[in-house]
Amino acid sequence: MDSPAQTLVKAKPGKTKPKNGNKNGKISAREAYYERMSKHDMAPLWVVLKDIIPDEPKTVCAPAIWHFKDVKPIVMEAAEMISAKEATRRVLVLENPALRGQSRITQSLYAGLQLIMPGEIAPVHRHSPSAIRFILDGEGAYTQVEGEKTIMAPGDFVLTPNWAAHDHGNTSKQPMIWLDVLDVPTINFFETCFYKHYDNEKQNTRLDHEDSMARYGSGVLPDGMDVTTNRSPIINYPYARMRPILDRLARSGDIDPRHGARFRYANPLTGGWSMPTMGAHLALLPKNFKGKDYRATDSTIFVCVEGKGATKVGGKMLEWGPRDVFVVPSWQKYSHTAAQESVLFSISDRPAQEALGIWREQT
Ligand code: GTQ
Repeated sequence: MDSPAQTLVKAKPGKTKPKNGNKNGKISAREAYYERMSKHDMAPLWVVLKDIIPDEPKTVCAPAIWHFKDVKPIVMEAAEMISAKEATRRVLVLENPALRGQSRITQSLYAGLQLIMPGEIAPVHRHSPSAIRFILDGEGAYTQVEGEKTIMAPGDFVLTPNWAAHDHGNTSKQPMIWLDVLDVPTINFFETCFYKHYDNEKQNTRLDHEDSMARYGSGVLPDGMDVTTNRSPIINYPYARMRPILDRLARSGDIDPRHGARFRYANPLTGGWSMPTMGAHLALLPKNFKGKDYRATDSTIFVCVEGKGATKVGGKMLEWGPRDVFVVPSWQKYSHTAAQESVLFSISDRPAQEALGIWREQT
């Protein structure tokens, strides 16, 4: 027969209330003790120890994929339901199927598909969560971040660092859809979220398209620049500039057996990640790439930019094509295969884990 403690080991943390009585209808000394401590808002560690400190990460996240061809029509319907102005941001949140109702794609990250129609403005605001945009569909809408206006095209990686004022607008003739990734669950975990609304719709434009890339991403820096910041000063890492770098890596044989020919989006001032809470990569998988197994503690969001392939994760096969978004949970083994030459963007909370000294990987 299970002792009360053994029975309770299976219980979820916080649900440690002992059953009332054993088969004789008597409450054991331990159970009675648990009840006495419970009245003082205390609970026995030994009941939950294995749950709260597992031998290795037990992810609550599920592997999942959003096929763009399936979700685009639903995203487009939003244009008839609400304006960007009324919504503030017209976004369909990508909810991890194992975390429905929690507005998150992983435990630490939020993701969503944002739609902006021709002529629309998403008004200026700022918040302590940091954001990135990865452009999926359409071309020519802009975002302004701290006065720099950047025109966005598919594959562009755009930063909105924490507390940076930003507004979006679409002066093109086509709808535009991009992937937003924000560290909202992380910021709320620390209970550190602030938000500021502005009365004007747009901020004044001070700097042109690609200003920060030219200024900080060209191997030179403005004289006297503070080089200790933990966020990249570059607003847009345009795909048109980044894509040829992958070809250079692949041509020279710089191909990782797990990740393909891959670079990390860097803060040019420090060589560190582009943001303290979120780090991103762009990878080229050569045609017929068969990646080796890999796992790491950062649950990772992927976007297929070009090509076609599949990612095996936790016994599941996620088959992807252009603009599909998929997620690989923490510490689950995965491997990529590519039928055609493919490009994968990926983003995770790895910088935050590294800063805390807890990130691990295994090949
Ligand atoms: O574009 O500023 O998906 O504030 C969620 C919150 C996008 C944005 C989101 C936001 C934004």
